[in-house]
Amino acid sequence: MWLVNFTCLTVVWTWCHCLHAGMLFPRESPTREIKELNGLWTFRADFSQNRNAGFEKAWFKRPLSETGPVIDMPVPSSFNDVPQDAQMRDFIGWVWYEREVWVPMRWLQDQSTRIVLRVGSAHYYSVVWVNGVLVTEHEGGHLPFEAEVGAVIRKDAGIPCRITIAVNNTLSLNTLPPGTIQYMTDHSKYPPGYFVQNINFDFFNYAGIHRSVLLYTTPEAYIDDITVQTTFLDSTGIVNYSVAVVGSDRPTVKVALVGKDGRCVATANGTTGILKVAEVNLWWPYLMHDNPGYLYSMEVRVQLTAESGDKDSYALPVGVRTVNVTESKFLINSKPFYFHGVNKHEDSDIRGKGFDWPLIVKDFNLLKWMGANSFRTSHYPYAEEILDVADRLGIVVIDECPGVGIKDIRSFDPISLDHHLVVMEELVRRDKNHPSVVMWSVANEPAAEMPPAGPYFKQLISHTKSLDSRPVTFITDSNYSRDQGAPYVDVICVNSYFSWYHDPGHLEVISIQLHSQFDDWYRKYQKPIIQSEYGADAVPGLHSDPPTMFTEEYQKTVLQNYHKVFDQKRKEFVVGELIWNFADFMTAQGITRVVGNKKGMFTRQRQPKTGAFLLRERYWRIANETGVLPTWAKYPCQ
Ligand code: GCB
Repeated sequence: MWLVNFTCLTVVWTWCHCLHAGMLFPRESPTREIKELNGLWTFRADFSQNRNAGFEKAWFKRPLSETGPVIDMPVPSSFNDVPQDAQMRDFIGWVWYEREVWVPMRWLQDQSTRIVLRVGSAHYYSVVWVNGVLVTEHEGGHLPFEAEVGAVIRKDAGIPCRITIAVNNTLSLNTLPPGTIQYMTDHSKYPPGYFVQNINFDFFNYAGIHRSVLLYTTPEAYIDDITVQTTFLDSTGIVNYSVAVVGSDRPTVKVALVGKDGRCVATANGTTGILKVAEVNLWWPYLMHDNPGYLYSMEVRVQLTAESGDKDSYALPVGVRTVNVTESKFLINSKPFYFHGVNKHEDSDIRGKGFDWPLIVKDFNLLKWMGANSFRTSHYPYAEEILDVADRLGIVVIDECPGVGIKDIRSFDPISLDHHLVVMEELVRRDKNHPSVVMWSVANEPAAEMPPAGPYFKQLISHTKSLDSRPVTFITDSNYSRDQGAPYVDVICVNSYFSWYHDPGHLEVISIQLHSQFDDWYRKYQKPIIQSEYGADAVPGLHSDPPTMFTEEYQKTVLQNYHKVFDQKRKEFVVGELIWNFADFMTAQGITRVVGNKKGMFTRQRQPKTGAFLLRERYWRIANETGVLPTWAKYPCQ
């Protein structure tokens, strides 16, 4: 089918190659430079009948403005809500972005400088050309991809370099998340060629270039990847590291760990080694310690010989901490950790899922205000910059892949599984060094009762465990008979919406149903449980007493009923509660959604509803009860 026939684009790479190895977040250093390409790009959606005109007419070969009408499009941003045009908002198919850029002369003249083009994320399938030459393709939103482009650019030095990116948002049974295209063939009801994109997930399928596009440099012998794993013994911190160097057979690698005060606390040589830190400052979660989010800087230098100067250098933030799971506890640094946090979305007015610093900083300020110590990246990986801030603040993260809405039995086939394994590899490769990330989530509410789900999740979870030592979960709904993934996970994460989707309006049944939910799951698996979603819609400003559905009072009362049970069960084996949702967010249009999902504690514009104040009191009280809350953080005096 034309909309999703991505594979036909694959070509044999001749003089540029996709990078399958390391994926270090680009950071400037004495040996590395970055040029950001954010701003206004030229844009066109391919409205041709088969959506394939761009490929048939090779739009990438010439400036986009020469092959048809173009409009301005900001990058990063979803394209959907930017034009004043309903057709663009719901567009399905290929959209084309283009930008011309001058590459610094010194980058071009020094032949040994590697020039890498990196896209932070684009949803869903991307094809990238530089000066009309195909340089890479990538399947999947929410994760970065890059290509070495120096050779292509140097061929045309002297003219600005033209970057063209085609992005297709079509979802099929084998994409993550999956979807289907449905053609409507009854011509008494629909015009010829009419089709819709069906999805089984509850957020708007925003698309476009969602995160920063960069050019960055490295020397020809360069640090390709760094992996750290940390632990401690009494007061000594231990950082096991390994450094992958490309472009040199026997590089000299020097590593130094530097504290916040600038003092070097440990050094080591070699591509693998151990750094031992006396009197270590551990990485602690927010509200669990006086000094949360302590980060060392691991400075890695590569020389070609022991005597030569630095060829490449890279500084990686490192937090020293451990994560362990017992039958009933989630331990960080051997101390019980209780998740009192939120589920989020990357979602806001106009920019959709586009990266936006003011929004990110505001959201972290609201989390701190609420006394939240954690969030789950429902339902896909968030921007790397967000994880960097979480590392620094000590906000704990459950890192989820885009395995959401897997409801069709045909999506449990080997093609989907292969792609799901690749996505988990990309996710772990990207996020493995973040101390804030304490658990991987491989999927949200898949149809786990279907027969092929068992082997599918067994393989997916064991593969994820082979990549990294962190605990792994998948998110299930409350029905414990549909649990084919549960035997393989470390922590049971359960979503339930009692008195909302079940027994709507009957607040009185929450307590009994929630008790049964927890007891059933624990009896069966003896694993710690997180209430990974619960909540109710509240249209801001809608009130009723006694509470009725969709009012702020109803939302608040649902939460209060859940909280009573959490307070009993957290003395036993419940290790966390994550509200659905931090803020209201956009969804596809439908009869159960009033301009989006309204289960937020905050509106989409980040103003608090009644529930936000309730949660704030609760979260600060829980934090106070742990007895390790720093004096500076006692509610309500911040
Ligand atoms: C869920 C889903 C989440 C939805 C939520 C709801 O179980 O995991 O994506 O948005 O329920 O509000 O229906």
